[in-house]
Amino acid sequence: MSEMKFPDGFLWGGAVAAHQLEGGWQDGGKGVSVADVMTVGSNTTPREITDGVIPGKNYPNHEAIDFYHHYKEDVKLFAEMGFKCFRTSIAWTRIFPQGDEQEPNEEGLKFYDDLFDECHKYGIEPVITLAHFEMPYHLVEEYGGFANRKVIDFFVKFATTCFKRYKNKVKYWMTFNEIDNQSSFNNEFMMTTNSGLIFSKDTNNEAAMYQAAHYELVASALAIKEARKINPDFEIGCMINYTPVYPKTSAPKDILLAQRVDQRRNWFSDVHVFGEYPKETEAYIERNGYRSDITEEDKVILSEGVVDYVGFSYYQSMTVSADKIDADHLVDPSDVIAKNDYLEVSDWGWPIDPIGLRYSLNLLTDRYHLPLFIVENGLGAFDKVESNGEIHDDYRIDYLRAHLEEVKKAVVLDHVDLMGYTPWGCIDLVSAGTGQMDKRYGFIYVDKNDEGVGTMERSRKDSFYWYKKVIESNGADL
Ligand code: BGP
Repeated sequence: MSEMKFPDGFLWGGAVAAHQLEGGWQDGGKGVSVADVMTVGSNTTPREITDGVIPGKNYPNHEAIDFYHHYKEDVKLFAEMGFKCFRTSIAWTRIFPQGDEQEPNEEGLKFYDDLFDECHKYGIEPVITLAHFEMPYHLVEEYGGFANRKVIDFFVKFATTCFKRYKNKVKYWMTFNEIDNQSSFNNEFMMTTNSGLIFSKDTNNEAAMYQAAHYELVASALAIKEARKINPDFEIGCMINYTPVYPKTSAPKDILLAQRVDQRRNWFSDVHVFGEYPKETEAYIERNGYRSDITEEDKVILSEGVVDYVGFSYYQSMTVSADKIDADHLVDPSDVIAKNDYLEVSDWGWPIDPIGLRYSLNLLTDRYHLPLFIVENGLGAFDKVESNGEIHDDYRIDYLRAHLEEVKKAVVLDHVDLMGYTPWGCIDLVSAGTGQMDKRYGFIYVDKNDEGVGTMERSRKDSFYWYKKVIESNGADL
């Protein structure tokens, strides 16, 4: 394998999201986002979504790693590793602080101009997600988030403002980060960050999700249609959290259940790519009366605003068993998860499955016939700083190497059309799921702990030098 390389022009880089690293939550006219009202949780305690900001609570996104003030230093470190691209998001609340203003906030727009210029200085191509888990909190309070059709227009305005402003600085875009996470419709954190839904006791979460997701998909398609007019050279993708679903055994009822779980979780990208709902999803929604508002015009918009590529994150696979619930009685996919006896798990219980990534690359290629982009992959782990300041994160190198070996096979042997690879959290940042700092993914260590204490100093881990070598050799030397 070592003689095999990735194609020329392969986009090696790293990925982050604005709310997880920028900090500066009230700087430059920024408004409050849903991420700014979330407290720290843990593996077992979900993050709390507060009603506004409560003094004295720990809100890790407020300061994060203060990339807002450190971005020059950080981009320089990315350049030192040889990044060809850098995936981040634009904080919606820097551009439209409340979400429903007529005019954008110039200071917010200027920040991203400066950031993109800084990237280009080193030949680093920005790869931009528009909505990565952080809509303006005002849109949640005032309109109910994407439960309200009006929010489509606010998103499209935000997207169009960005397309116009950065049309000569950004070529690669994605509309909504991990839009499919909403299939975990009983997880309030997922629902609030994705579509701005806050549940009450009487809400049917699943029904609310199908309606809100429909509005988001329409918003995405409308934004794409506008983008094509602004710059026909843009490449615009969707972004899903792809988790392949395995049956626990070869019993046909397990196989059928695995397929059904996949249908419940992975239909979002079908709409993005094909411009229409898949049959089984349509049937399920109709049978349950879960989506009352879909117009003929919506259907036309969906069919016209399809994506150019499929961006996805890959962290783990999922194994399911029909022992208690079979395919015809499935409601919440998380009720049928079973242990996979062949896989180790991370410190946070996520199954580690490099071969699952090759499988996913082939499966998505067969399903969509579009270029793919791995825009997240990585291991959240505790790191130890040695007394001499070094950080020996061989576990992270092992994880990434094993995954890249499989990616290389998919590209070189299976001819998967892969645009690039941007491992998640290339610099340590706030974990989305837990709000913790100590769940680290980075090649670059940031001195800050879960309590918010630290110097913020950046240092290179062993994985920094490893990844630099990977990029230098275009993947020949893993
Ligand atoms: C994805 C998100 C990221 C990110 C990552 C790791 O779901 O797109 O924002 O944080 O997962 O998850 P976590 O931070 O919970 O470890």
